[in-house]
Amino acid sequence: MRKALSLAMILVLTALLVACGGGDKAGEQGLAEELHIYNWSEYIDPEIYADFEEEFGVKVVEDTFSSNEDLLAKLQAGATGYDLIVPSDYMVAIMRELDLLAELNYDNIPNFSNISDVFRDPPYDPGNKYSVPYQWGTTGIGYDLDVFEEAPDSWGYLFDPEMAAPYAGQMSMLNDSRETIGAALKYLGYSINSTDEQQLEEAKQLLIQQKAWVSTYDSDGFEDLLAAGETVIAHGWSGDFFAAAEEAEQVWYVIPSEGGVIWTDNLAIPKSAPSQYTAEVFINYLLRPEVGAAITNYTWYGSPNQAAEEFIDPEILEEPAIYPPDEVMDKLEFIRDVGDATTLYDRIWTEIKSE
Ligand code: N2P
Repeated sequence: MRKALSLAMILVLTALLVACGGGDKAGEQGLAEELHIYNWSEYIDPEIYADFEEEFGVKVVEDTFSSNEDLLAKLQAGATGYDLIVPSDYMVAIMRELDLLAELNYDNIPNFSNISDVFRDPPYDPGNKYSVPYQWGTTGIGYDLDVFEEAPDSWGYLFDPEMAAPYAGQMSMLNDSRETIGAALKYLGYSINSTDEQQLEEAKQLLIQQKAWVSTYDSDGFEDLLAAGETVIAHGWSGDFFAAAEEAEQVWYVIPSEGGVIWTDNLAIPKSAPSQYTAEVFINYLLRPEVGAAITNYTWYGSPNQAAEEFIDPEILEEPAIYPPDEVMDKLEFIRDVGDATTLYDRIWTEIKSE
């Protein structure tokens, strides 16, 4: 009788195990089966998703966005499927304010200790309560070395009628309200965070005038257009140009002498995330030294992960346009949340685009 009972019990237990998916790595560890990340395009080596799936049994599904404003609009429109998002500095501040982000549980992210001091406790997220720095870089000018004998190291090459007109039809600008209006403000000698209506009006007029030379506003493929020879000068993000230069030797990048934009992009979890725990396990994975280095070796953006440094390609570490010297750093400005003036930026941007 006893024996029959225990046999029955074994059968029941086995059935239970099968039902729960025996060998289901993710389930066993309390992880979701899928992790949904909303990311910038070409911002991670797809191999990293595959490796994470192999080790943790979690399939990573990626969607991409083209600007912080698009990301915000999507979340505000009620998108609830994302476990992880990648907002820039000022957008973390805005999302924090709007109560869109989950507070991180650092018990699940012990590898945060790999983050360099310089990137901890940033003004846009004191104490890193809601965000972990992912990559950082600058915004400047990508160009074709076969066309420019000297680097076009001034915003004038994009805005000054005499300097820019020769590249009419072969010039692209980022499809990004803050970046593109910011570049115009910088050319005019103003802060990229100006909230002065008169200054913003001047920037708007300048951008409308520039439309005669701009062939496209693009934030996802600007480096490919340059690599393909469809453009010869492009407003864009440092790493994308350098990554393209690996294959297209004529592509290069310069930070304008007037200074440009510096930014930090971050990993953050929306309050509405289906599995905060899975997202935290993934963040912790991305913070491993080897994985952190693999990200930068693919994106050509700076890594805030100090422990990753020894695995990063020396060519990247030694490139002054990726890790700029102090005197260049001093001229760079972070985009900040401009509060109520955001509506002004949005309106101007719409007016420029629809002109
Ligand atoms: C990567 C884009 C970098 C994001 N393709 C700029 N914040």
